[in-house]
Amino acid sequence: MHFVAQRALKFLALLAALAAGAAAASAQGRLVKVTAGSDGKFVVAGQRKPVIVAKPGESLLLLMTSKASDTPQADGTVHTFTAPAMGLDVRLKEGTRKIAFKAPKKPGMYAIVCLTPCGKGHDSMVMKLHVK
Ligand SMILES: [Cu+2]
Repeated sequence: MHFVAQRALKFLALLAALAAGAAAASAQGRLVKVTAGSDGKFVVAGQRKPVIVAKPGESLLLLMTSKASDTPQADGTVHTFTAPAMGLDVRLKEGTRKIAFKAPKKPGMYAIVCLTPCGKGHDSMVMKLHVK
């Protein structure tokens, strides 16, 4: 019986170590999944509208998935992730990549747009970062 309890404790210690590892992995920032769709729409996982809500100065790690566009650029760019307030202008190619950044310290609404003509929907391909 004692032996079984020891094994259970070892197992719990292993789980705790795994949990600690998971926490360390997210030290780069809170993970937010975003899709740049073929229809010229940004979709933020878990949100009805394309809005990323963040705390002032919060570190974010976007898992950004980009779908094909009707008009890919010569270098394969299908969309951009352009956030002037944060000095970000990332060319997105088909597939998934990470984008790490810090939310501005000042609360407010910050625009994130797609600046490469990507076909239908491009003119309204906008997402917001809501810092509050
Ligand atoms: Cu676009």
